[in-house]
Amino acid sequence: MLQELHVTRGIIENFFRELLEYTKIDVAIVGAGPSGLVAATLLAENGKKVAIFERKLAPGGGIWGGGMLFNKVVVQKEAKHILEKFEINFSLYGEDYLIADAVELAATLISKATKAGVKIFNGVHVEDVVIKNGRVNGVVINWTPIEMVHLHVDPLVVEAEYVLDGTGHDAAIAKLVAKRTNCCDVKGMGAMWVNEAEKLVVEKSGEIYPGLYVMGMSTAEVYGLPRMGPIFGGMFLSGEKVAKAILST
Ligand code: 48F
Repeated sequence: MLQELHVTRGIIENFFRELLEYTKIDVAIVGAGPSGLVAATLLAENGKKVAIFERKLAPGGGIWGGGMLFNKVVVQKEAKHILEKFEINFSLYGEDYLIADAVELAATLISKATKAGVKIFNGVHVEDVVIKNGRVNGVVINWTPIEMVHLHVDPLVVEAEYVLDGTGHDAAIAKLVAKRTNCCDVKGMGAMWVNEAEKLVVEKSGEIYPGLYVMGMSTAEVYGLPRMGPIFGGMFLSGEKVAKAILST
């Protein structure tokens, strides 16, 4: 017979076992947008213990709405290998562009990440980082609703060898570290220029302070790069670049 007590205990026992297991990890990724999901999957597939902390309930970041809520996503041909690797359907649009369904893209990236062993903690806000001996060493986390209603509740810490800022336009982790160190000056993104933006966002993604990497739109925010609008190849390729950089250390 089904029992309420078993349902409750099943959730609590299993959640807390996993949370404990993830208090010390190789890579903490903040933000489950396209750059975060791609980086996480590649790192987990190569043996890293990876968690993504996502402040919203649904992972996927800015993918779901395509452009102006028209839920199609444009990807340049340079990132075709990512769509193929993640088994995302696409059609060709002219010679240079691929078109994918935004909902399929978000759902598939999330599914591939979790199946590769990435643990996604949703509803969790990263409010700070640990910095020890000149290196970022972990993330300081709390439940998003606690932050939203400004409850005076202290956060907890997850220790991580590497922290990746995939927080998009917020560049939340880069801003925190910039405030406390002289690592960088977060300039804020510039006006739209898709070709330059997509090239530079990949070029500049990488380590900005020992242990802290930026990727995706947070790279554009840090370096004052132009915005690119609803084209996603640069997001995938910057996540891929950061994953490769960590795997080669
Ligand atoms: O913005 P987002 O999708 O990041 P991205 O990988 O991709 C950007 C594109 O979606 C799009 C674009 C395409 O060219 O320009 O905008 O750079 O996802 C960022 C995620 O980070 C979460 C936020 O809820 C979103 O899902 N996030 C932001 N701040 C925090 C956070 C935080 N402090 N703690 C946890 N999650």
